[in-house]
Amino acid sequence: MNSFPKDFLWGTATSAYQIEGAYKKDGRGASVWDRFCETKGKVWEGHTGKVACDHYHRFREDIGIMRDLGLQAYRFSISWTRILPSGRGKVNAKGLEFYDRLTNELLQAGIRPFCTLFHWDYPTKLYDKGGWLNEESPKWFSDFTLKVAERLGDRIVDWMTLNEPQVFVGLGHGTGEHAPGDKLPIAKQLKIVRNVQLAHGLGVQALRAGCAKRGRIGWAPVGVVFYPATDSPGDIEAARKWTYGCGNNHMFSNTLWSDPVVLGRVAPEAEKAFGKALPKYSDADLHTMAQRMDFYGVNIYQGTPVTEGPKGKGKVIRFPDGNPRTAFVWNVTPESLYWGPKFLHERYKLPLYITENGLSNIDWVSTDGKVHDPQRIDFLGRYLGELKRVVNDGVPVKGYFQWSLLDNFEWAEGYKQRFGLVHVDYGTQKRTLKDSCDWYRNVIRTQGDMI
Ligand code: IFM
Repeated sequence: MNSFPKDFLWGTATSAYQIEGAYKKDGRGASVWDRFCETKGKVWEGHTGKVACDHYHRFREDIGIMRDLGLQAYRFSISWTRILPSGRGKVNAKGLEFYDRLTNELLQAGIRPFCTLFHWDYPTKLYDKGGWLNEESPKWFSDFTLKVAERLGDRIVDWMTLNEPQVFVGLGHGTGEHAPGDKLPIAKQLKIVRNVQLAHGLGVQALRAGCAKRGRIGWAPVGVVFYPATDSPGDIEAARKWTYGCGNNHMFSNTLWSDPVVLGRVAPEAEKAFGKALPKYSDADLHTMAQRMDFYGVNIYQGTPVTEGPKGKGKVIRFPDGNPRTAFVWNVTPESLYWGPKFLHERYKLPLYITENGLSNIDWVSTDGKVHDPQRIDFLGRYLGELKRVVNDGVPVKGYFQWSLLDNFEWAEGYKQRFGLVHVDYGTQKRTLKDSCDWYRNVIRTQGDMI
């Protein structure tokens, strides 16, 4: 087995609401997550992101940790309501200054910033005007994006418009498990899908117009992965079909989201699955959505095995009893990091980044003062092994962002789930590097050769 390419990029990822805290500091406006956290019974044990990892005040210390790790790239997101407290209109200079400082410190540390415009913290003021259902919403997003591009686009080159639209629409507006907690009928969810895709397209245009440096632009949807239970051609074909499908888990599809954005068409699979519930996509809509992208970012944590099944329709295989699972009870499926990129590249033909992958584990500080997390090391090693295999098979995966640098606020699960390479004591804000942090440092140092 060969190595990862010399220019393969090693990073970690975070998002604004999950780490920044400082929820009222320097004029930040409220997001739907602030409101959701205030609503009784929505978030585990009533946790909130009010303080989180206090990264807003401790970002220099955190960049020190990144430097110590030898990190080459860092993916973070912008809090929309720090920049535009009401979601649109008056710009909050202090909000922009924070990301200015963050960007400068990263660059000084030799770390390449990868900036995500939207990672779920939607302005409440805009939600109250109809949010993503409002036909103006794509424009609201692109106006916000333009402000960020004009300020940071002389230094940041790598951009992603949206993080995991499947989740913020599916859980935020479908099942109601995430903010804003809506349970909309499918036709309305699909209307949101279309507006979000338009927002992406206008956002790319805003980045191209506003950045002083030529940007490299992508997005970061969930990679919904089905992988073949065996190497038989029938199983492989079934896995491919399911990965491109729009199954029962409505919003959790690759092609519903990415065909309009990358290929400029509505996915035939989506037409079949949703029929009349799909809103009309005009030629002009598709033209706006399908802006040229430089890469396809994808977040992959798990996959589902399938076999050819009766009449070649494919059949999901049940995991064996006692299958390894994460603390989130997600099945440990390293194969997903082989088959996911492979199938997505076959369809979309873009260079890829793994913009998230990682393990939620039950970690704590041991009596020796260290945090021992052998499961995370094993998990990451297995997944990276599969990633190396797919890269060696010629699929152009350009980099990998481990989720996450720090333990952080895991949405409806509050602080129950710990994904970090760095343990955070939320009472004292003390950071403790976990064993996996040392391990990842070696992965980076050897450019993945130790995998
Ligand atoms: O913490 C989240 C992140 O915000 C989006 N992707 C999945 C992660 C783990 O659940």
